[in-house]
Amino acid sequence: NPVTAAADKVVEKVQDAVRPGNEIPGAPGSRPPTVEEPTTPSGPLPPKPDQRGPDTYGPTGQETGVPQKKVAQGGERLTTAQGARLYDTDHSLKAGPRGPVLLQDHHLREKITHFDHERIPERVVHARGAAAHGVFQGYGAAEGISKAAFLAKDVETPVFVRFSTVLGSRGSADTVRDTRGFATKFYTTEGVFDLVGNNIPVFFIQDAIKFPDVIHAGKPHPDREIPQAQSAHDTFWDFVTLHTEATHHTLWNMSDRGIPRSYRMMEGFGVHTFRLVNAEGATTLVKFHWKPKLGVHSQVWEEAQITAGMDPDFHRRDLADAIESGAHPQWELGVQTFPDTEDQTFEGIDLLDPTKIVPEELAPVRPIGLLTLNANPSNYFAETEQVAFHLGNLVPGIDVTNDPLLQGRLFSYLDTQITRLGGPNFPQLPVNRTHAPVNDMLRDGMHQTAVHSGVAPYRPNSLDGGCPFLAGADTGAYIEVPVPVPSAAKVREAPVSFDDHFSQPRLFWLSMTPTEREHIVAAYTFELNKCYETAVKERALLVLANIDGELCAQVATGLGLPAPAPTVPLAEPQPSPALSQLGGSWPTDGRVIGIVTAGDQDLTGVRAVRRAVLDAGMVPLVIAPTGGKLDQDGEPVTVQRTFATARSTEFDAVLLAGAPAPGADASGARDAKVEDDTAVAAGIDPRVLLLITEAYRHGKALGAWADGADALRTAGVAPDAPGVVVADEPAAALSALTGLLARHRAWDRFEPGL
Ligand code: HDE
Repeated sequence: NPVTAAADKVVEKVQDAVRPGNEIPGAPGSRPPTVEEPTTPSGPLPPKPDQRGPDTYGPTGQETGVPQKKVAQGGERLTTAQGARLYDTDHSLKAGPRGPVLLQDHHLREKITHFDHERIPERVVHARGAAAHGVFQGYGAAEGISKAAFLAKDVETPVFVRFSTVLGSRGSADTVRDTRGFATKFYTTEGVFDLVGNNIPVFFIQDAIKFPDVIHAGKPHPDREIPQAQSAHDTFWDFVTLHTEATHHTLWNMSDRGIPRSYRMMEGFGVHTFRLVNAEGATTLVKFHWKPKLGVHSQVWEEAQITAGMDPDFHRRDLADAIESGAHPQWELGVQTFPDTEDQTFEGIDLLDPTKIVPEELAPVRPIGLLTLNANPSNYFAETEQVAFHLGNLVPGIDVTNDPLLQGRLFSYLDTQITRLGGPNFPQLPVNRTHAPVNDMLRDGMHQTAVHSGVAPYRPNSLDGGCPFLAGADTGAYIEVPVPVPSAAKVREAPVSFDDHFSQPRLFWLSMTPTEREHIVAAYTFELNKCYETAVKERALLVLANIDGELCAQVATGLGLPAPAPTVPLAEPQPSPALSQLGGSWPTDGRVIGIVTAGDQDLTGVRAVRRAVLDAGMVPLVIAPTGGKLDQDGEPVTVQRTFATARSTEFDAVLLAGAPAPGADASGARDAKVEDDTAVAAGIDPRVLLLITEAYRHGKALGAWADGADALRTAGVAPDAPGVVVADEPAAALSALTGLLARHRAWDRFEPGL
C-alpha cells in the first residue's frame, strides 16, 4: 500500500534524523545529542523565555534584570507559530520526491507568508538609524522652572535613543552629508516624554506645511530614484535657493556638522522653543541642548565618502562597539531659558522661528541632567525599527509653543506611525510602552494585544462605578498651560520677523574658524558642481552673496561662475564662538588606534602599546600583512586587520611599529636599520603607504617608533610635520599620539591653505 509505505518513510526519516550520532555537529538543523524521539510526549513543554509577553521583557532589558539575549531560540524543539512541533523544515510536502508541492502544506505556507510580510514601510524621513538603551539622571537644576518628575535631583529614568540620517533609505550609508536625528524617549513615571531633535539647531522651513516640499526636493529624483542619501543634486539646491528661509540650515549642513565623526560626538537640539511650567504654575521658555562629553567632532569630506563605501555601517558599528566595550557615551541635557513674554522674543530674536538660534553667549546653556547610553538593543527590528517617537508625548512640566513647525509635527508623528506600524496600537509594542500605569479607554484595532475586561470603556459610566476618575493638578494630571490666544483674523501668513533669512547664516559663517570656513567653501563647491542646471548654481551664488562676499567669491571660483553682489544689506552680528567645534581638548574614550606592524618588528612594543591603548579606554587594532597571530616569543599577538582589510577611515590615529633596537633578541626581527631609502620604499607595502597618506590628508594623528618612521618618510610625511610624532620608544610615541588625538585632528597641518 503506497500510503503506508510513504508513512513508513516519514517515520523512518524522523528516526533517522534523531538517531544519536546521525547528525553533523553544528550543522543547521542538527539536534543536540540528547534529543529524544519527538513523537513521544516527554512531560510539559519547556519554558519559552524568548516568547514571553512584553511586560516581562520591558523596553529596557536591563531594567527588568533580563539579560540581553544571545540565542535566537529559547525552546528545545522547532515549532510552527501555533506551537506544533516540526520534524522537517527543509522540504515542502510533495506528492513524491519529484512531484508537485501540495497546497495543504501549512508549514510551507506559514513560513513563506510570514517571510513575505517581514518588512514594514521604512520611515518617510530618518529611515536609516541606530539606537541604544540608557539612563537619564536629573540634576535637580531645573526644579525651579519645571515640575517634571524626571528632572528632579538624582531621579533615574530609563531612556531609548535613536540616531538617524534624514534623507537616505534604510540601507543607505551612515557617513553621507546630512542632518542627523537625535530622538530620545524618556520612560518617566508620569508617562513617556519624547524629545525628538536633530544635531543641527535650526530647520529648513518655518511652517510644517512646507515639509513635503523640502523632503521631496531632498529625496532622490522621482524618475530614476537617484541619488541616494545625498543633497548634492539639482532638486535639493533648486528648492533651498528659491526658498531662502532654508539658508541657515543648509549652511549648517555644508559645515562639518553635516558629517559627524560619530553619533557619540554630536550635539543634539530640540530646535523649537518649548514652554516649561513649575509647581507654582510659572512658565519659562526654553531651548533644549544635548552636549556630548566627548566633544563635537567630524570627519572630513573625502574621509566620509571613502567610509561610505568601505563601511556603510560606520556610525552604527561605532555606537554599538563603544557601548559593548564599556565606553558608554554621555551627554548633558541643558536648557537655554527665556522669559515667557507676550512677544516670545529674546534680544530681538523671534523664539517661534525655528530657523533662528539664540547664541549661547546671550543665553548660556544650563545643564539639567546626564544621559548615559549603556546597552545595545537586542533586536534591531523590535526596538530600533519599531520605536515610535512623537512630540505630543509630553509630561507635566513641559509644554509646547506656537512655533508653526512644531505645531505641524504634533500632528505628523502620530499619523505616520499608523501607516508605518500598521494601526493605532503601536504604543503597546514593547519599546514604545510607557512605564507609567496605563488606564485608557482606547479599544480594539489592528494588533490589539491587550485583553480588556469589563463592559464600560466609556465615560461617564455607572457600571464601573464611574471609574476611572479624572486626575487634577494635585494628582499628576497633564494640564496644558492656559496661554491666552490673541484675538486675530484667520490668515495664511507668517510674522514679519520670519522674513529675515540671512542675518543668522552670516552669524554662523562669521563664528567659524578659518579651517571650518574652508570646509564650508569646499562643501558648497562640491555639491553645486554636482548640479547640472546653471540657473540653480547661479541662484545659489546669489544666496551666498547675501551671507558673505568671501564665501560667495570662493565658491564662485570653484564653479567657474561670476560672483554676484548681495541683494540685501549684510548684517554685522557679534560672532558666537560657541558655534565653532574646533579648539580644546577632549576625552579620547573609544577612539580607535591602528597599530601597523610588518610582522617582523618589535612585538614586545606592539603588545605594550596595545595594552596601554586599552587601559586608556581606547580601541587598539593591530594591522599586519596577513591575519592570524604574530608570534616571535611564545606570547602571540592577534592580528585584527590585514593590509587588505585596513582602511584609514577606521582609525582615529595610526601608529607604526619599528624594529627592535639593534641587538635585541627577537627571532626573525630585522637586526640592522635599513639605510637605503630605495630599499625601504621597496619594502613598504603600498597599502600601508595609502593608509599613511590618507590619514595624513584627513588630519589624523600619525606616530612611529624607531624605524617605523621609515614608512612615514616613504609616504612623504615629514616626521616633524604637525600632528606627527616620532619617538625612540613605543610608550613615548603613544603618549604623544594620545595628546594629539585629544584635539581630534591636526588642523594646523593645513594652514594657511586648503
Ligand atoms: Fe521629523 N518626522 N518632521 N523633524 N523627525 C519624522 O516620524 C516631520 C522635524 C525628527 O528616530 C517622521 O516616525 C514634519 C524637525 C527625527 O524614529 C515624521 C516636520 C526635527 C525623526 C516626521 C518635521 C525633526 C523624525 C518620520 C516638519 C528636529 C526620527 C517617521 C514640521 C527637531 C525619529 C516618524 C526616529 C521623524 C515629520 C521636522 C526630527 C514623518 C512634518 C524640525 C529625529 O512624522
